[in-house]
Amino acid sequence: MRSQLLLLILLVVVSIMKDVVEAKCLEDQKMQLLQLRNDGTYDPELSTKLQYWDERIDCCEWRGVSCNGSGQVIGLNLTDAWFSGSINALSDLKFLSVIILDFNNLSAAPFSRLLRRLIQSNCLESMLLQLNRRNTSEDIPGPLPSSMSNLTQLVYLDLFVNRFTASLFSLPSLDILDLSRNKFSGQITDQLQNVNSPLTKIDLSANNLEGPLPEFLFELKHVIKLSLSSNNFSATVKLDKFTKLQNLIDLDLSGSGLSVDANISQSDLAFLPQLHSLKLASCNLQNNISFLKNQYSLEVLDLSDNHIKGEIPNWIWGIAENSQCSESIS
Ligand SMILES: *[C@@H]1O[C@H](CO)[C@@H](O)[C@H](O)[C@H]1NC(C)=O
Ligand SMILES: *[C@@H]1O[C@H](CO)[C@@H](O)[C@H](O)[C@H]1NC(C)=O
Ligand SMILES: *[C@@H]1O[C@H](CO)[C@@H](O)[C@H](O)[C@H]1NC(C)=O
Ligand SMILES: *[C@@H]1O[C@H](CO)[C@@H](O)[C@H](O)[C@H]1NC(C)=O
Ligand SMILES: *[C@@H]1O[C@H](CO)[C@@H](O)[C@H](O)[C@H]1NC(C)=O
Ligand SMILES: *[C@@H]1O[C@H](CO)[C@@H](O)[C@H](O)[C@H]1NC(C)=O
Ligand SMILES: *[C@@H]1O[C@H](CO)[C@@H](O)[C@H](O)[C@H]1NC(C)=O
Ligand SMILES: CC(=O)N[C@H]1CO[C@H](CO)[C@@H](O)[C@@H]1O
Repeated sequence: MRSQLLLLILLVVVSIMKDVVEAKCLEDQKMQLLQLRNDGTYDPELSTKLQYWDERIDCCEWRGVSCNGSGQVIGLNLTDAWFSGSINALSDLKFLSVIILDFNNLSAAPFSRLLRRLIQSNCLESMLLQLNRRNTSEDIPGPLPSSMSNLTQLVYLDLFVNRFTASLFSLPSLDILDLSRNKFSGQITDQLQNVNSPLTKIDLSANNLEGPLPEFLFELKHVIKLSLSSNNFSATVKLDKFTKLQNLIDLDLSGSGLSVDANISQSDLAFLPQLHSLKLASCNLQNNISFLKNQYSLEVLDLSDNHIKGEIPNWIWGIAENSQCSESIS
């Protein structure tokens, strides 16, 4: 009986202490978060986050907010916050390492200044800033500041801006670069040399990029997935270029504007990476697609809307047998 009572008292004390220890919200961080909320409006019917930011509760417990052990806000996820307004207050949250702001209606004036201040802290490890992607009423002021290249910790970047610097491809830690469905236009300048990037996934699809492919793209040796589909490139890419990307398994050039020259020498053929997914719809492919013979791992193949004439060679069905195929040939 006595020991049970003791245990109960102990439990109560422990749980009170736990509350004391866990109330870690720092006053200045809380003020910055509230400032951010005040700088805009949100739809309380739809928002799953901001209306629950209750000042009586530890701000580290607020939805979308995460802190480290000392109460510094290190992560902010405002997806589905239905927030409309400025995000300049973010720049005072100096220890943010993860920022997720997709599908809001954001403005920041000037946007590059905000980024510069975030960059100065160099805590950023991951940034998903798909500003205004859902409601593309206005453009976010571009271009990215050149100090972007100082973000040595950044591993994931998904941005909505209208101009970018090629230096994004040389961020020392960047693993994933997703700039799809943006409004990028113009050429990717070929100013990078000796690129030594750990990038594994590059998605530049659904933009309005023009011109030839920059040479440095073929120096990104760790790339596993490359999508350039739905763009306005204008050049012919020789298939043998891809022998340099030995880790590539997923290639999508459909509707990129690029013509693919599949005439490849026997020696290069042997060095093409083994792809799992290859989409070359509308790539102006001519008759000879015999390079596919050496692709033993294909699961997805799209060669629609090309100029492949004559009969479909029988060995194609051999590839199909080995895979759960979504093949589309015309
Ligand atoms: C929280 O982050 C700040 C800034 O990086 C750092 O000084 C502090 O030591 C961190 N606290 C913990 C418990 O990691
Ligand atoms: C961010 O929040 C959204 C919606 O609230 C959630 O679905 C998503 O998983 C969150 N992202 C991360 C990385 O926690
Ligand atoms: C987006 O925000 C701007 C001002 O910041 C406002 O004029 C516009 O109506 C907002 N759009 C939507 C769809 O909420
Ligand atoms: C990058 O950081 C270094 C050292 O902190 C600084 O000297 C340099 O000016 C920065 N570069 C840019 C483009 O901001
Ligand atoms: C695509 O690029 C060409 C120039 O190569 C240009 O004339 C054309 O307007 C562009 N198309 C679009 C939709 O921007
Ligand atoms: C393919 O390339 C070889 C050598 O590079 C060349 O001799 C041949 O004419 C080319 N074939 C076609 C159809 O372009
Ligand atoms: C098709 O290409 C392969 C290698 O790329 C080559 O060996 C073969 O001769 C070509 N066939 C024709 C008809 O051009
Ligand atoms: C294109 C698009 O996704 N538009 C959305 C913009 O936001 C309103 C709500 O504010 C949605 O109803 C629209 O579907």
